[in-house]
Amino acid sequence: MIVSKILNKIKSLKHKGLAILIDPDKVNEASLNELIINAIRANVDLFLVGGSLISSDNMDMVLSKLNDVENIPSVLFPGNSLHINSKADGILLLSLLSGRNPDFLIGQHVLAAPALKRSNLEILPTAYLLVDGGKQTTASYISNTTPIPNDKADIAVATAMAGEMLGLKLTYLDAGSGAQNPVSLEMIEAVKANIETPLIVGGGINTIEKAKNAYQAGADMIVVGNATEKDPNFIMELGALKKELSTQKTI
Ligand code: 1GP
Repeated sequence: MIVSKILNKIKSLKHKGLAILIDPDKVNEASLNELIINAIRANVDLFLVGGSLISSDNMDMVLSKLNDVENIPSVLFPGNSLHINSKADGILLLSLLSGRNPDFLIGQHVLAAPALKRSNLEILPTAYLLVDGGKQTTASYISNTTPIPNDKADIAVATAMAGEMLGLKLTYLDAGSGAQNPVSLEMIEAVKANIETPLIVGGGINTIEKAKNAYQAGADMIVVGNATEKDPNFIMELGALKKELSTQKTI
């Protein structure tokens, strides 16, 4: 229950969570080594591993390396049921509630359930909401779903509430990888005000200011991918921000 422990920590209101998204298609051993060193120094909480489309066969290499990292669990962020890998510690079992494609609401989960039951993966049932980040993302294209308009906070709130009422344990607002615009602060604030479960926010967070704004609007954990690939030092800056805001929360 290593992942749950961390999620309980972020629920305590004294801790802001930081997850780094690793796309197996975009790393090699050398870049991954550098990322891991920075992540340890920055006190990163989770590694998310995956994406909507995985074309390389790097997944095993990535998870094997992450297995050697103590204190930072690796959690699958799967695009479909083919992306299950028992080398990870846990899996975000994403139900794509913003869309109306039954395959991503329940179909892939049925296909995955027997393998998940046999595995030792910690299952984290997650209400997954794609939000329009200004351009079509791979997630929206591959899932064949329409994201929630970024100025329609009321839709996001009702969707997140429905997810929580269905018993999902986490809510993830995602503008998609490489989004031009991150999830609006109004939407983060409104969703946060209406749910009890931890709120994860990601997509297009590529500056410290955007990260700080997301945290201050109510994100319990932020997810950053692209920006750390472009500038590995960004992880250190995010780590410092997380520390600063977590400390402020205790006052
Ligand atoms: C995408 O939320 C993640 O699903 C991370 O997005 O790569 O834009 O940081 P970025």
